[in-house]
Amino acid sequence: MVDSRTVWNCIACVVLATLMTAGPAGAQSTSSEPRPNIVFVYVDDLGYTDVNPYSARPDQYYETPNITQLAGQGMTFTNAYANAANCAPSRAALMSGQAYPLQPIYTVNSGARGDAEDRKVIPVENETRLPLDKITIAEQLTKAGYQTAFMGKWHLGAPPEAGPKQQGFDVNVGGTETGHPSWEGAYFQPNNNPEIDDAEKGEYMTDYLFRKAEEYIRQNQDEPFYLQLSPYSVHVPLQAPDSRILPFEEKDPVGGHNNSTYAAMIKSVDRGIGHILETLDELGLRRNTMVIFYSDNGGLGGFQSIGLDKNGITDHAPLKGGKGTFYEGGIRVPLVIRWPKVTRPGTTTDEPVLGSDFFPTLLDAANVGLPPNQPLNGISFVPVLQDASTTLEREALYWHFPGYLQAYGPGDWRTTPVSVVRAGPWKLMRFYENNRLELYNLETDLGETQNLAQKRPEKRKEMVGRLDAWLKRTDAPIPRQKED
Ligand SMILES: [Ca+2]
Repeated sequence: MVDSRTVWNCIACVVLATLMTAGPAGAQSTSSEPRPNIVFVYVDDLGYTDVNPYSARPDQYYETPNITQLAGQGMTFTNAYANAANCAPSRAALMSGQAYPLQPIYTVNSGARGDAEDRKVIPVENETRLPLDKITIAEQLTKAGYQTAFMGKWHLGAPPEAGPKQQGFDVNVGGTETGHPSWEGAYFQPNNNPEIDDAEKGEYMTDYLFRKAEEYIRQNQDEPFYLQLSPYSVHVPLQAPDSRILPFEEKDPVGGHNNSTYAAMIKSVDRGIGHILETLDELGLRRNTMVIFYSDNGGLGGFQSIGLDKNGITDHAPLKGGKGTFYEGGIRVPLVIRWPKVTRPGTTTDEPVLGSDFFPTLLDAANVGLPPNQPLNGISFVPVLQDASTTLEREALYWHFPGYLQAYGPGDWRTTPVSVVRAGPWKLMRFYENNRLELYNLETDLGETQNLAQKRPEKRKEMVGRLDAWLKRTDAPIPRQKED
């Protein structure tokens, strides 16, 4: 028979454990399980179909054997989204768990792109620096005893005022306020990146960053660590070692994929991931290290599908659009996660997830509480990692972009101001110029070719209602009409 004091003690233990987990700092872990290491490879401008696990065709142009291996050992997400269609706002959402307008960055530099006379509404002002009072993933994991390192593209403010070290990372290698590898020389050293001082002359940036990542893992193998590796690749300027470009020049184009330098940049990232995976195996860290491969927005291409003359450097068929558009090609991105302790090898999930979900997800995985005073857009998708068939309890996914992104010529836009909601298979886009509505069923029309806004008035009304309620709830700034 169990005596009542034992029962009471057990209840007290549970209560104490709960309080500690959700305590004021929200960062205490009580689990005796070793906390996972996290290696987050956050690629730049890589399109949905630009790595083999996502290729629309078997005769794929790109070569990504290590990412394919990672997918075979982990989980592939077919409905992973970025919080924005370009770099800085996606990165801000990932770091803070807050998508615009919870944090103030919705685009890169200014939302008033293009010529003023071509803009029919007045865009909302944008900020370029993630406020320092935002609690980042790194800050929260640091409170729980993690070692943290940032390598590569930061784009959320300039060091030493607002760089990675000011936002919770112990280490910063190459992270600055700019979205490019450097001001001069770009991908090859020396490139005058002020946050790099130990690269070899002529070293290719991608190789350098992965080399530093490997060194970091070796040095921190005995600690739980969070390594954010954001190679500037595959963002322009297109540059790669000649020896990696030449083999692709011998290959035939596959669909809209034919750029040998872009392919060599992707291959260089894949090669770096191969080195990371080998290092984790060598150190015996594979089982409890979460390796994440994810992109911040779609590839720079696919623009003929939105009616522009030029296509860019990649394509997203069967998806529509590309970087800078809020069609699927601009925001649906590759995501592969391997965490052998939790994910089953070779699994695929169709559950939609967002960049802002990583904040609660990674803290959940590390058994670390959420910061008490920072409202979040996302939810933890650890239940999906545990079981690929899980459906998350989420009302809808939202995007808000109250600005302009120009394309190739005057009046050519990648996007005009727009808000977007996706609920189940349905996606509604509201363009603020002329209040145009577009409604798509992604289940039957992945390529967003049939606008059902007129044919499905009840669905349109329901989706508009969701969007309006969310814009109101988040107090979202709306572009103003020009006075006649
Ligand atoms: Ca980007």
